[in-house]
Amino acid sequence: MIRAYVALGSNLGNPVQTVEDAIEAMAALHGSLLKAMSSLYRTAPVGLKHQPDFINAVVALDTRLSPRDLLDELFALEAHFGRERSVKNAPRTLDLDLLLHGETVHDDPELTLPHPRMHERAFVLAPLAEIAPDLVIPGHGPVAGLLAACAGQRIHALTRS
Ligand code: PH2
Ligand code: MG
Ligand code: MG
Repeated sequence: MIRAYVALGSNLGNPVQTVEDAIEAMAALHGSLLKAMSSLYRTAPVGLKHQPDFINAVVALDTRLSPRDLLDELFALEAHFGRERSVKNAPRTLDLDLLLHGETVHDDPELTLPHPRMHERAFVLAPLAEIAPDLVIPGHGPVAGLLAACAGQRIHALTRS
């Protein structure tokens, strides 16, 4: 089994419910075990500013799926949750980004690992650091130091109900 990390994001519909349901769906992915889930975070949009705040979270999976097969499963889940692809960074019901697949470093038009922008986004690094505080991101370094460099990005953890 390989340890993989997946980021969840939603800012359309009922984002809290969607992210919670998507985590449950990931726990049922074949060839994979859900090992940890972060808190949910309310986060200011990065990139396109004039859109609703996001709900973000990160999960850890142990998986037998290859990066490509896991990515295909994530795309299928996005579609199941009603994702429509229009312009880049548009509001979305559910975005699932494969952040890391073991130590794999990979770059092709369909899949880049580690995820190419994860190291500069507090909405990824804060939930990731919560479940994997000692993680080192290949090519970028320890998650804690990267998160410290993102001070100023508005995010806060939701308290569990
Ligand atoms: N996803 C993006 C672009 N900007 N901003 C926040 N806060 N959260 C996201 O998940 C997010 C974003 C592209 O996928
Ligand atoms: Mg994304
Ligand atoms: Mg995506």
